[in-house]
Amino acid sequence: MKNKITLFSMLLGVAVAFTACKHSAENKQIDTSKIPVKGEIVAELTSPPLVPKPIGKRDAAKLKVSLEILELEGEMVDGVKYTYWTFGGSVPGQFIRARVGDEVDFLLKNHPDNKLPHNIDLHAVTGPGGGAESSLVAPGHEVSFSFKCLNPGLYVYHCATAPVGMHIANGMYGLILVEPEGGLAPVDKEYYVMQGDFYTEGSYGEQGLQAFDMNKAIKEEADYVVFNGNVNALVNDNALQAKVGETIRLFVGNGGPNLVSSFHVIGEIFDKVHVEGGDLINNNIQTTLIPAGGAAIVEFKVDVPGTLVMVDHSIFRAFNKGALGMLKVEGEENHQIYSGKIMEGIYLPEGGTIQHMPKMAKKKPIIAKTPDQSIADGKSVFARTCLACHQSEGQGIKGVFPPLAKSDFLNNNKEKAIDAVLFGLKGEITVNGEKYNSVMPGQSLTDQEVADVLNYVYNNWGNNKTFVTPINVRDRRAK
Ligand code: HEC
Ligand SMILES: [Cu+2]
Repeated sequence: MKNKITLFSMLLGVAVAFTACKHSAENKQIDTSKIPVKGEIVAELTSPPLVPKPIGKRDAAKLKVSLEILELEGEMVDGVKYTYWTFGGSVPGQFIRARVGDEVDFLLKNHPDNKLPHNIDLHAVTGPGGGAESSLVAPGHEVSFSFKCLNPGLYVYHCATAPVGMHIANGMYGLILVEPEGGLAPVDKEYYVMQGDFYTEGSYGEQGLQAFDMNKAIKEEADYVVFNGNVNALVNDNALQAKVGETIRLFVGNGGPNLVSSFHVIGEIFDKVHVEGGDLINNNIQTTLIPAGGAAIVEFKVDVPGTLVMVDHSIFRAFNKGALGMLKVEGEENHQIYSGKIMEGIYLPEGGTIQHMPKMAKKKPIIAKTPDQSIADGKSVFARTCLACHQSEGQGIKGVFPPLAKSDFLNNNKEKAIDAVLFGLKGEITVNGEKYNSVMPGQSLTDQEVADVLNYVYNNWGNNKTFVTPINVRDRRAK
């Protein structure tokens, strides 16, 4: 009898708990797709580290967003140039601020001076490709689509044009904030910070215009890991500013393409973290993880003056690859909270120098391969390094990537073909009567791999069976 009662009360308990759960979930669920819109607003867009004004208590509206894609040369670090692909002329792209229920009319413009087609995938969109499917746009064209913001949160947007990794690696990402009904709680200062990893032909600090390196990107061997597009974006004169006693909100994103950020502010504790940019709030956090293609909102009050240093706490990235920013706090000392002196730039001397490790002997002996062996080995090099752009049968993509199949350019000129793979190729070229004016990044391959991949290409798809040796490649490389 006693057993029966216990079992019965247990079952009852489970049933009560179950209905309670269901109830609270129902109470929370408002159908945001039904929120009516009133009027039309032109969205304020800002370049980092600034964010647009808070939405406050306004009603949901039709929000007009107009974003222009610009391919621009910029500076990665002193003396190092890089060609960035941007949403609105900055890396990260312009910040978009909306509220739940807004209907966003999105206009994407691709500047006529740009070389490549692009599109946009906004993680805030409920719909195919996050908008990517409706937004592919060639240089000198514009496209529009619209979406309703159903879920509040901080979301990443990025380009999703093939090769996707390359477009993201060149800086094509940014943040869109969808505020909840009634807006986020007011704070004194808000800033926009976004991490990204970059892959260049030269190693960190190597001077001059540095081309994107697809191979390093595939291997996830970043030369630069930075906040807001370059090493100096948030340091010294570019530091973020605040006053003692202010509450700070950082909208922090991670564009990737590859690396996860362990976001940390040296000398602060986050009072609040909107974990992964969603509703969940965690308190008293030292380091928050921001996935590639993800975001977080961190909030803290600054209590003492000094320079707070923002880092990716995968710490070699901070001191040797650029993932370091500053927030300068001015105001009265408070010796009760912190007795000593916070020294400005205490971590910088290390950051300024590049520390070299002894290089391992890298030269491999050249072993003569048979032509058949070279062609066979070239197949996998092609799949790994060329296929994403020139396509599986070397057919290319009309107007964007020239064909390697039956290519007169390739078949008439062995040296130019070798040079294209070694050093990249840009400017106008004509292949089988079609003009191309785009950029091929140089590939970091060994002499043998270059010979193999070209032998594979020359011995397939109707090409003229030209044969390339590693010695031919070495001679071109020496030029
Ligand atoms: C990121 C995209 C990309 C990758 C990867 C790439 N290419 Fe290219 N390639 C291009 C573009 C774009 C052009 C045209 C450049 C221009 O307009 O000046 C081109 C041009 C060429 C040309 C000369 C034009 C022709 O069609 O004959 C050759 C040869 C070539 N690539 C071979 C290769 C080989 C071999 C690989 C791999 C080792 C490779 N490419 C990897 C984008 C790429
Ligand atoms: Cu793009």
